Order: sequence, then structure tokens, then C-alpha cells
Amino acid sequence: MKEQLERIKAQAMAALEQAADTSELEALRVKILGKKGELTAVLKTMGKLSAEERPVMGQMANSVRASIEACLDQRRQELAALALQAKLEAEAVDVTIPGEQVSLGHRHPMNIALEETKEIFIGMGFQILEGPEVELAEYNFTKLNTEEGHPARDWSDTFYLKEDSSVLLRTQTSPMQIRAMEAIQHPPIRILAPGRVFRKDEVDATHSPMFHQIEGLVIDKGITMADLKGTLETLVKSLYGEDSVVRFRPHHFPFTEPSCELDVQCFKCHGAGCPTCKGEGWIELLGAGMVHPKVLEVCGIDPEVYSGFAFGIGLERMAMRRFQISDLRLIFENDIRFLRQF
Ligand code: 2U9
Repeated sequence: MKEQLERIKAQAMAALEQAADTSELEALRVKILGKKGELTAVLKTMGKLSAEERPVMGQMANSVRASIEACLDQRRQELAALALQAKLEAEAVDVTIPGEQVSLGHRHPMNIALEETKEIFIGMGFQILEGPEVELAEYNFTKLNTEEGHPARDWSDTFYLKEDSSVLLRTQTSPMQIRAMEAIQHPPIRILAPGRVFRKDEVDATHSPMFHQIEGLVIDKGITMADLKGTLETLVKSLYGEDSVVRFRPHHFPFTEPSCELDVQCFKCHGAGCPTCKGEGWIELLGAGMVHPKVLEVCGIDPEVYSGFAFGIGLERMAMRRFQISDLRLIFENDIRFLRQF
């Protein structure tokens, strides 16, 4: 029995040394010390020993069990330490590795152009106003001195939402300014109305049935064409540089009298004529004029006391010029390869 106990102890110690994890350790504990284990099996045969041998072997068996249990404990601690070590290594974070750049996206060229223009006008004391895209024909046309029969009111030019032509998708942001004038009543009024507008145009490199406008309106006592010219020259110089040269050409709009268009001298050829300005030397930028007395009157503002000027800018055209975009469709397609350039 002594040899049996020594063999169990030696084999147990060797096996415990080899155990790779806590579950193997537990399996070994059951195999050696469990109810049906090797040591238990030997102890069961103690009854066959003589009375002298029994206490000696009993003591030896206890000592073997104690040794194996001590070895098990020690091995358990070693394996736990190893497992912890492995976990720490696997989950280690190297704080010295440089961070990965997160791509953040950026503003659309239209938004850049819009924000720039808004800032310039806010700096001149204008308020920004937004209004409905679905409008009454009364506000989009009639109150803007565009009577029945005017070509702009034609079904082929305007998206009507009712058979009787009373409701439509606005063709300009001016109806918002009419609403503002009716609401404010007491000048001074300095407002900027940016937004989406709609016209029945076929899509091509310079046309779209939906585009954006920025319209401005100033009403006060003693406002003249000089205020119009000074304000719009300030806009052009802020956008395209202090050395920009502008010219005003006579034009016609139903809602302004007199009316004009503003051209900026081509920044590429300085007036000589080149492909950018299509040989003209000048690039058309916006329309403007002194608010028609009839328009003031229908809004309840006395044209004998007050006068004002208004202007309209096509935002796509402005963004195209600012970023040298050759085709309007690129602005709406949202192709990431195009947008990444700005
Ligand atoms: C009120 C009275 C008058 C707004 C104006 C223009 C001239 C103009 C075009 C520019 C390019 C439209 O986007 S575009 O196609 N607009 O030329 N717009 S004056 O006149 C107003 C506005 C509001 C109460």
C-alpha cells in the first residue's frame, strides 16, 4: 500500500503540473480525491491491513492527500494568475498608438455660398426670413404687380396645385417678403429671404425645375437707387474681392420700377472676353430695382412716405461661379466624389 500511495502522489503531482487550465485541474481532483477517486479506492482497502500497519498507512494517506491538496491549491493560483495575465494582454490598449482619423463630412457648396451671403447681409443689419414653398397665386403674383395674363403665370411656366390656378409652388421668394411687409407695416424693413423656388424648366447644365434664390428687401424713408447700388456693390466686393468691378444695366421686372441687372467684370479676363464670360467680358449676377409703388400700396405702406429697393440672386449660379462648377446637375446629384472637393 505504501508503494501505491507513493505512486498516486508522484503521478498526481506530475499530472497537476501538466494541467493547462482550471477545468483540467478540477477533473484531476475528482479523478484522484473524489468519491470514486484513486486515493479513495486505496483508503477503502485499509480494512485489510493489520492493526499496527493501519495507523501508519492512515497517516501516510492523510499526508499524501494534504500534499495533493496543497499542490492543487498552488496550481489553481498559478493558473488563475496566468489566465489574468493572458486576459490583460489580450485586452491591452496601447494609448501611444496614434488615433484613427474619423471622416466628419463637410458643408455642401450651396450651403457655403448661402452662409457667406447671409453673413454679409446680417453684417448690414438684415433679418433672415423663411416662408412656405406652397403659396397663394395672390402672394406669388398679384400682390407683386404681376397681373393675370403675364407670361410668368402661364401653366407652362409654373407648377399649379389647383385647377383654378390659386395655389402653386412659389416661383420666387418674394411672396415671403410681401407677408413680412404686411406683418411689420412700420419700416425700416431690412429682410433677406433665402429658399427653394420652382419653375417648369427642363433639366440641363444651367436649368432645373427647382432652384434656390436669395431675395433682399429694404424699405425706409428716403431710400434711393444709391442705396441699392451701394448695398449690392458691398455684396459683390465681399464675395469676389475689393477690386471687383460692377455695372448696372437697365432691365424690367413687374415688381420694381426702375429695374436693373448687375454684372460683374469677368475675374478671368478683366473685361477682354474669354470662355468663362462667353466672350462678353461681364458676368450677369443678379436682378434688382426700386420696389414698385403699387407693391408698397397693396402691403399697406404709403409710397408717398416710404420707398425701397429689392434684389434677387440665383444661389446655384452664385455657387457655380464661386467654386467654378460647370454643370448645375452636379450640385443636386450629391456624388461624394464631387462633394469631397469643397
Ligand atoms: C418685393 C418686391 C420686389 C425681387 C427681385 C429680382 C429683381 C431678380 C432673379 C434673379 C435670378 C430671379 O433667381 S432668379 O432667376 N430675380 O432679378 N428679384 S428684383 O424683387 C422684389 C421682391 C420683393 C416685395
